[in-house]
Amino acid sequence: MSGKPKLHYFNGRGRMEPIRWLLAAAGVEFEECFIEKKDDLLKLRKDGSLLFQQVPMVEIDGMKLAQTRAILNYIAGKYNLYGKDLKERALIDMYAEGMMDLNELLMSYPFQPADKKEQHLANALDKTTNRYFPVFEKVLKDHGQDFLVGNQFSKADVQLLEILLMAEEYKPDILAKFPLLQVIEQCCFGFVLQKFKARVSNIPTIKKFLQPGSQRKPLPEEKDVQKAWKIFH
Ligand code: IBG
Repeated sequence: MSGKPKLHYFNGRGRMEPIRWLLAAAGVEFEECFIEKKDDLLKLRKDGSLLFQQVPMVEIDGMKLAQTRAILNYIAGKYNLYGKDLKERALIDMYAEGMMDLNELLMSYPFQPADKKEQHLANALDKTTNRYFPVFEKVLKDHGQDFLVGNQFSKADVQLLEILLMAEEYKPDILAKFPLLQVIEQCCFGFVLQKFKARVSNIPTIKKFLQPGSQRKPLPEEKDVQKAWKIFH
C-alpha cells in the first residue's frame, strides 16, 4: 500500500471537493478511486466499506472515514490546520460550517431541475453577497490579519478560497460590487476578500492545486450531472 490517502467518490466536485482542496493545501498527495457506475457504489456497500452506505469515503491511517465534515476535521487536525486551542477551533468550525451551508447551495445548483435552476441560482448568489461574504470580509477587515483565525492558515481559509472561486465561476464580478451604502461609508465591499484571494492563491501548495492538470475538478457539465444522478439515485 502506498500510504497515500485514498478518496472514494465520483469524478466530480460534489461533497469530495473540499476534501481534495484541504489535502492539497496540506501538501498531501492522494489517490482517487472513482465511482463510475452504480455497481461500484454497490460493491463498496457490500464490502462493508461505507458506514452509512454513502460517499465521500476516505481511506486514511488505517481507517475508512465517512461523513465529509468528520473527514475534513481529521485532516485539519492532523496537518495543523485547525487552530492552536479550543477557542480558535470553535471559530474555525463556525466559519467553516457557514461555508459548508453556502457550498451546499452553490454546489447543488447544477443538480437542480430545469424549472428551478434560475431561482436557485438567484437565491444562492443573493445569500453569497448579502449573508456569507460580508461576514468573512468583516472578520478579516476587523482584525486586519492575513488569515481568518489566529493569524494562522487553517481549514477555514482553504474553504473560503474554494468558495470565493466557485462563486466567481457563477458571477465573475461577485467581489467587485459596491452596494451604495458601503460606497458612502467608504467601505469597499469585496476589496478585503480580493486581497485574501490573491494571498491564499499564492501559497505554494494551493498555487500548485490551481494549475491545470491538478486533481481539482471542474464545474460539472450536464453529462456529469446525469452520470452522478444514475449512480446516487
Ligand atoms: N452527510 C453525508 C456527508 O457529508 O458525507 C452525506 C453524503 C451523501 O449524501 N452522499 C451521497 C450518497 O452517497 C453522494 S454525494 N448518496 C447515496 C445515498 O444512498 O445516500 C451526492 C451529491 C452530489 C452532488 I453527486 C452534490 C451534492 C450531493
